[in-house]
Amino acid sequence: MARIGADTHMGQTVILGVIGSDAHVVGITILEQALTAAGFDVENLGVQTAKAEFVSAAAAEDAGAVLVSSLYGHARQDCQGLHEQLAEAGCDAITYIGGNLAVGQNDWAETEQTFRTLGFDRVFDAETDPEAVVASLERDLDMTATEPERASVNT
Ligand code: B12
Repeated sequence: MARIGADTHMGQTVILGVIGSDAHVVGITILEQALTAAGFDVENLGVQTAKAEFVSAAAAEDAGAVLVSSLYGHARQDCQGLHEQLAEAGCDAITYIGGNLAVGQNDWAETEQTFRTLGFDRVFDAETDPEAVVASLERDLDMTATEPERASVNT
């Protein structure tokens, strides 16, 4: 039987995409590979993804997490209302945002607060190691089964 835990995250769909008119593709490609290798079921919406596309994909897949990437400096405007739309669609996914978010703000604490206020559960900077994203999702989605749980699933 498939094992729930470190080797597979079956049933947990992660929606990933670059929001707005942003066309920077390299970061989400690396994240998709890291998350897929870790066993997550990833739906990569690609670049230049509208808010409504994140919402409909998250609702359709009953996603565990929605990961928004933004590099080009318009993340704050692009994400306005995203969480309200997710809530209206009945989606309670964990939300992360990452990339180059600090336009006009050199203070990371201020940048992080800006996006937390918009509703994101976690905010990541452009130096983020993909493995740190995997580890964070495993914790937030409570996917690391305890040894007794693994034993009972395996037997
Ligand atoms: C390559 C590049 C381009 C290419 C993109 C090609 C492509 N299709 O991907 C081109 C030339 C097209 C381009 C265009 C533009 N670019 Co550009 N670009 C870059 C550059 C040099 C590298 C980006 C990259 O690929 N990095 C490598 C990947 C691996 O790293 P990453 O994207 O940062 O992703 C990692 C982390 O950020 C994080 N991460 C990213 N997303 C997420 C999401 C989540 C949820 C999490 C947890 C983590 C996470 O994890 C990733 C993996 O480690 C950066 C400068 C830089 N050094 O970052 C500028 C940069 C992003 N670009 C910039 C700008 C301004 C633009 C333009 C607006 C320029 C213009 N006036 O036309 C346009 C925008 C076009 C558009 N519509 O998007 C600015 C943004 C400034 C800002 N945010 O304030 C930067 C920072 C350059 C600069 N120093 O000014 N760009």
